[in-house]
Amino acid sequence: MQMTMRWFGTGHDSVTLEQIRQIPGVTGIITTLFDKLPGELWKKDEVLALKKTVEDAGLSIAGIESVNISDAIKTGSAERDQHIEHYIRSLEVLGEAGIHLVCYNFMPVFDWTRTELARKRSDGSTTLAYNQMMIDKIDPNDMSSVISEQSNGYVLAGWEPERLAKLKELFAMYKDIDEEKLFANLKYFLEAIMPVCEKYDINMAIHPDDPAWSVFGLTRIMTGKDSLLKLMKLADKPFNGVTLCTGSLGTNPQNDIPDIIKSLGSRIHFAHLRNVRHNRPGDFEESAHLSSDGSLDMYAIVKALYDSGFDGPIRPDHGRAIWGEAAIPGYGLYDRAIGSAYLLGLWEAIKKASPRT
Ligand SMILES: [Mn+2]
Repeated sequence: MQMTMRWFGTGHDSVTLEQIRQIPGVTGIITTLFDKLPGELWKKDEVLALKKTVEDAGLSIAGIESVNISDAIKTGSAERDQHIEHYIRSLEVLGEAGIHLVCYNFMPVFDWTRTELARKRSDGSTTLAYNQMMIDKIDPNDMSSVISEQSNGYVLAGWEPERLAKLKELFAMYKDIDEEKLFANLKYFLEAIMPVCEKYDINMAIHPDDPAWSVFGLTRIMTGKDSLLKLMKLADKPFNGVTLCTGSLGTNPQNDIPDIIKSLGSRIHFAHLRNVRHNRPGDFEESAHLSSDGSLDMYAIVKALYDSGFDGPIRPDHGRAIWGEAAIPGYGLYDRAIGSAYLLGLWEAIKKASPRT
C-alpha cells in the first residue's frame, strides 16, 4: 500500500509538492495534465516534464487521475474511434514513462455533483454537501454556475468550462443513451484499450459515479456492487479494475462497502478513502475521515482492503476546509493530511494485528 495525495499541477493547485512531501507517510502523487481536454492526445515531453517536477520534489507519480473519457466515447458518436486512438497513444506514452495506473470515470455530462461546496459544520469547518431537494429545483443549465460561483476562483476537475459551455449539445448527445447503451460503449472502449494496458502493465481503475444515482435524468451506471461486478465481466482482464471510492459508493447507504471490497478483490487498483455523513434521506455531507464523524465504518473498510490483499495507492480523497485555508474545495492541505495520518494509523494497527503471511 502506498499513501498518496492528489495534486493538480503547478499553477492549478494551492498546495505545493514541498508541503505534501512533509506529510508523514505520503510518498506518492496522483496527478494529471490538467489542461488536457477529453479526447486530446497526451504527448511524451509533457508527461516526462510532469514526472520530473514530481520527482524533483522527492515524490513519485503513483497514478494519473484522470485521463478523461470524451463524450464521443461515452455516447459512441462519430469521433469515438479517433478519440480512442488518442487514448491508446496516451496510454503508450504513460506506459513508456513508467506510469502504471490510470483512473477514469464514465459519467454522462456532469462529473461528481454537489449542491454546496462550503456548507458550514458545527465546528466551523466547511465541506462539500449534496441535497436532493436543492438538485430537484436547479435547472441543469445553471449547474455549471452553481459550481463555479462556489469554487474560490479555481477550475474544478470535471467541471471544465470549455466542455460545459456546450451543455445543450451535450444533453442532446445523451438523449438516447440508456444504461444498456452506456455499458455497451464502455465495453467497446475497454476492449479497444486492453491490449495496450497488457503491453505496458497499466491498471485501469474506473471511479464510481458520485453520487451513486442518476442526476438530472442522466443515466449513471457505476453505482454499486452489481454494476461494478458487471463491469469486471465487460473485459475480463486484471487491467480492467476499479477505484474504490468510499465517499462515492457511500452516498448510497444501501452500499455495503466492505462487502463490495470482498467481491472485487484483486480488481481494486486504487482507493479513495473518506467518510460521508448522512443527515437525512437525500442529504449528505463530506465529514472528517474518522469513523466517529461520519456514517461509514472506516476501520471495517480499511480492514476489508487489507484482508483482500490490496497493494495499490490510497489517497484520502477530499477533506474539509479548516484553519482558514483557502484552497480548491475538497482539496486543502490540512484536512487531507490529518485524514492520511488517520488512515495510515488504521493500516498499521490492522497490519500488526494480523501480518500477511
Ligand atoms: Mn473519489
